[in-house]
Amino acid sequence: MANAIRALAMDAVEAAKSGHPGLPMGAADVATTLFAKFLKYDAADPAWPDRDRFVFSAGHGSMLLYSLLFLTGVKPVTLDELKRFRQLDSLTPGHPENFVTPGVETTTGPLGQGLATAVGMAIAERMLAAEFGDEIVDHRTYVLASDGDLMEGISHEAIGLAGHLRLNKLTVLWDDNGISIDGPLSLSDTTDQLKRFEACGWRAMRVDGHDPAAIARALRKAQASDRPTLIACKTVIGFGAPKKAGTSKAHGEPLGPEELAGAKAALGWTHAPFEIPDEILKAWRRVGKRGRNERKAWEERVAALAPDRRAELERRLKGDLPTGFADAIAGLKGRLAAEPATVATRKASEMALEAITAVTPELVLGSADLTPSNNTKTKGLTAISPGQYAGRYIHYGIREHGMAAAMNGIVLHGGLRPAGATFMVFTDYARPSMRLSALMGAPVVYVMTHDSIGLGEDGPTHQPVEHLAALRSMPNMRVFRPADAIETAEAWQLALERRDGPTTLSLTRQNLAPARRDGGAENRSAQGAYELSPADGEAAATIFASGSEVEIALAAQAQLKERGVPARVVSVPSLDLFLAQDESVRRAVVGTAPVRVAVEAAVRFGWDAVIGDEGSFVGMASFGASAPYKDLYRHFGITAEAVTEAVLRRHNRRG
Ligand SMILES: Cc1ncc(C[n+]2csc(CCOP(=O)(O)OP(=O)(O)O)c2C)c(N)n1
Repeated sequence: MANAIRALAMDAVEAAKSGHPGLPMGAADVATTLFAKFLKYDAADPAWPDRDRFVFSAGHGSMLLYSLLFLTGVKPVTLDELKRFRQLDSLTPGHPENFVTPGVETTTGPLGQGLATAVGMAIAERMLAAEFGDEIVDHRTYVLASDGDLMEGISHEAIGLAGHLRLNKLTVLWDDNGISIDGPLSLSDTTDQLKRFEACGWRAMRVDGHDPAAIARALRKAQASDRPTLIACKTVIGFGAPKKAGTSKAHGEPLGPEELAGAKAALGWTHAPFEIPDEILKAWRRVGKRGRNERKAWEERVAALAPDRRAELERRLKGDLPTGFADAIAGLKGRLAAEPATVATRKASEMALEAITAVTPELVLGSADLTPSNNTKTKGLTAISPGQYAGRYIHYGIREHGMAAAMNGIVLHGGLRPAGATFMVFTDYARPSMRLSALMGAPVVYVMTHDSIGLGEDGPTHQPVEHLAALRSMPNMRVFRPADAIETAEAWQLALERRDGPTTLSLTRQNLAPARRDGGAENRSAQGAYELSPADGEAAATIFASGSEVEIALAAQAQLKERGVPARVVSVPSLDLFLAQDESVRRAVVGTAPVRVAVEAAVRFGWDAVIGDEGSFVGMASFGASAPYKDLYRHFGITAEAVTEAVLRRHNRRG
């Protein structure tokens, strides 16, 4: 059965003229043992909620996963799809993409991500079991990881978090083949991985990865472990290939006809390319059905739940928001309109969360050790802790990257909506996982506070200037930079209503005056930008601003009015969302005033799409500095006077 994986991997890589045969050939025995004896899995419904998760972290070896899906009988993954490995619109892209191929749990390829995402899945499993009971939620999470997965820095954040939380239903099978692209691992690494994992609170053991009985024994120990488990499976990369086995030559290129023939001969595989003998296919199909009864039994248990519990479970698994959600936001906005608050938007976010968490039990908040600064832990939220998973808050520790990946895992698991926080500048530390959220269409919420020079004294290391532009440029990432408490409530509403991708909330440390006094049900941020304050008469200028600079734009508008120049102010809580609107919407909001000025305490990049080359930008062109924030705004010339002057300069030139 393992040789069927090897043969398919060799054939598909050969047909595609590219790909990675070595890992599937080496890890085939490990995967076969797991699937044939342990994994709770039903190929007829590879997404049933209480299945065991199999996270294939070493995405480059994707043919291992595709072979398993085909062999076990995941319907759309046919032999023809394997023959179209790496071709346009196939179900078998170069690296596994969960939004393309049924049965793929998460998108992998950037090494380390799968492992760290799996930690989130294991967290979600425990939290949901605490909420719905072991009868309904009781599954394990398995990861197949390569040397590269374990060398990446993110692995340390992930195993630290998993070990601390004692996620004993998480098992990592390490394809310990000692080979990476440059050659033997000894070129670059001498880490004792078993000791490292043990030091992080894991159980760790070593087996011969070509001995199914030994692998099975280790997996049984893992099942009984009170800690997460690492199983180092000593394997030979490219197992069976006469010359290339055990060398980096087997890693990432077709074997070539001669070596391929030699490998098949050595393995005793006498069948034509892509041919799987009936007997072996039947055996695999039986493996694909192993979990069927367990799935059926689970469905019966769900059907027997009290109607309200069942409805809640189904709502949560579908990802629908509760019916009270929109009302909670409307109520909050009404209160904010009646009693306008001068608060930082991070505080406004906390106020929004007080209202939201009361109606959304699925919302799981957290922070990478900046809880008091990020304002994410609202009253009444308890944190999960080792062995105790009833709670809705996660102390991720100083692990931004691990937090972001874990949140991907939590949301992919289903049943929970994660939102995690750090300082905006440290989106850099989380970015590869944020990119995967966007690529996968995973609706994670990133709560990023301290979003400009407005954070003041901590200085340029902590002051984002290019981060808004960087995040806005990421496809399918939505970025909100609300201007006050009402816009913050609207941003949270849009973030949680979003089902098809992540949202970053960019929030201030410093207090902001209320920009809005209207508390209606309409979400005025929903098109990304809107006219906040019309001109008194025909507008000579439009001032665009986001977040903390809306206040400055409004002050400039008043100054201009005194000088007889009518200007309108457009608030732009989400530049990227605005730019995605139809042209007619954009034109209406941008308007026809001849002068356009934008103000934002960040770099200009991206704003030309609104203000054009003729427009003027008041913002940052360098890193910030350490000083009280009001001094910094003056020092960097981000003031109402500067905006007024920019408008007048252009206005007078035209006049
Ligand atoms: C973050 C990241 N960096 C680099 C790569 C490119 N890359 C793909 S596989 C690999 C290393 C391969 O070694 P290993 O993980 O041991 O896999 P094996 O050789 O056993 O297939 C690298 C550097 C990547 N996919 N992700």
